[in-house]
Amino acid sequence: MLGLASALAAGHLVAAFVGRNASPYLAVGNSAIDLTPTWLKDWAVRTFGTADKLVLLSGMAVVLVAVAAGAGLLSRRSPLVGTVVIGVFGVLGGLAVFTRPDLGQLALAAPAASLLAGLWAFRWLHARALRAAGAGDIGSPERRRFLLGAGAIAAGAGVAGLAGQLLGSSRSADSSRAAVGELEPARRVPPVPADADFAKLGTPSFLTPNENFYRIDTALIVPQVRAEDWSLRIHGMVERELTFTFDDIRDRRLVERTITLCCVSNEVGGSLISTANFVGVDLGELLREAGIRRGAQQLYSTSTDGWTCGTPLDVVLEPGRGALLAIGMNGEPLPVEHGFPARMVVPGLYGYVSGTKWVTDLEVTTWEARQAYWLERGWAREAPVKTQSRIDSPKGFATLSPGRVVVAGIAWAQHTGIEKVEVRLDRGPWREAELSTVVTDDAWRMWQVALDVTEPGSHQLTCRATDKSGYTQTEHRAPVVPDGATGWHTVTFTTR
Ligand SMILES: Nc1nc2c(c(=O)[nH]1)N[C@H]1C(S)=C(S)[C@@H](COP(=O)(O)O)O[C@H]1N2
Ligand SMILES: [Mo]
Repeated sequence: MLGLASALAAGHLVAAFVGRNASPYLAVGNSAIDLTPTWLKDWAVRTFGTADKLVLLSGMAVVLVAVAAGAGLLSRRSPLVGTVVIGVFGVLGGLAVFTRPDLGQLALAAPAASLLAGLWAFRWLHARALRAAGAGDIGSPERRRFLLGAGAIAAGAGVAGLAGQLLGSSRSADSSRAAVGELEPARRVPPVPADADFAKLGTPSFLTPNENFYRIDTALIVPQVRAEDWSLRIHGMVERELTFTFDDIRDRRLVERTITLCCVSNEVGGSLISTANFVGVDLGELLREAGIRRGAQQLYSTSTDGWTCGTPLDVVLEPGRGALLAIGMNGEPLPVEHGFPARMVVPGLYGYVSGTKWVTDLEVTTWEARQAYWLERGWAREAPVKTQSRIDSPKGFATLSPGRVVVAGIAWAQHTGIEKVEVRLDRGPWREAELSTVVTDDAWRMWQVALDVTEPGSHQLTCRATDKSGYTQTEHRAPVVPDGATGWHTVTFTTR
């Protein structure tokens, strides 16, 4: 186990210099995420929510400790088994680093350091341990030497691991983000009207504070990209290739747009939806400046961590769609975990086909030529947001006293707009809810309705929304794969 600790610590320390994701532990975790089949990933998100990454890392730790302990027991006489296990882990770590899209050859120094440190620590301790065992007697100097050596290696691994962690995180993008200062959009959205939400009745606030904004991505550690190191390249089927620095972008005409973002993995009634005022430049305008060539279909975007996304080009270029290359969120530069320095946001499309965070590369291409990350894993190519609604109050399984019950929730149909929300108690008639003031059709709307619930006992509430295209949510329950869940949200509560 000390051999393992030495290996992981040495790799973590070297990774602080050659790229944090080269730390073999993280590289293997990131590879595990990319290799996870869709059904398992889906189950993990459903079961652990946004704690799924912590669960993965803890699970890996348990497996590693168990294998190391087993290999140690099998190495009581000869160091062969332990040596082979460290060698195999070393090769796996090396392969994981080698295949990461965001790491270069230099990054292999981290797993190499792991392999050497692990082998050395294990072989050295093993030789000492054999000698100590040969000496027999508890107080023998051989035994003391082994214990001292083991203690020194444990301490050394602790210091190296911690140093790696501190050095790695000292390169964070926080100071760069702080230096960006105030963004000044030429056009600001007006303040949110007071009646844009029913937060007092249990709905979310109309704008989601940045720290509460849902977060979904495949990155085990948040990519740290400094604005001064960032650039965006537009290439592919364009008349002229363009490259922008962060200052180029912030010096352009900035606009502010209120947009509700949601995740295709959101279950009916789920919480993977939030709203912000995004500040940025019009993405369609940027692309038109490069000049789109005939036959182009897809905007294929890549983030610094190698994640890729395919967006229908006609949607991005649609006049009035409001697609953004965003650099600000709710009056601040983008938070690091939401894509600092820049991300894409396209109203009306699920995040996985439109919301590339830490974006650095935009390739104008065809559907044939490039397959984005989630497309390769069985999700749909076209993924417009499905019209949905959710009951926030009463909460499921609440106990209320009989009488007047105020029901409240949210509904969304980004870029189409919500026309109507209806609520049904048990199998009764549909009742139309009161809607909050419209802020924009690109954002959610809140609703509320008061119902008389006189009968004591168990009750069921159901809601359904109708959007401005006239479409009413179907009752049919579809799973989130491949292009988003459908079905009515239902909440059960008791009166007594
Ligand atoms: N680089 C990168 N960008 C990404 C993702 C990712 O895994 N990596 N996930 C996408 C998905 S699935 C969603 S739903 C949105 C979520 O954006 P948020 O975390 O800011 O809410 O980001 C999108 N952008
Ligand atoms: Mo998502």
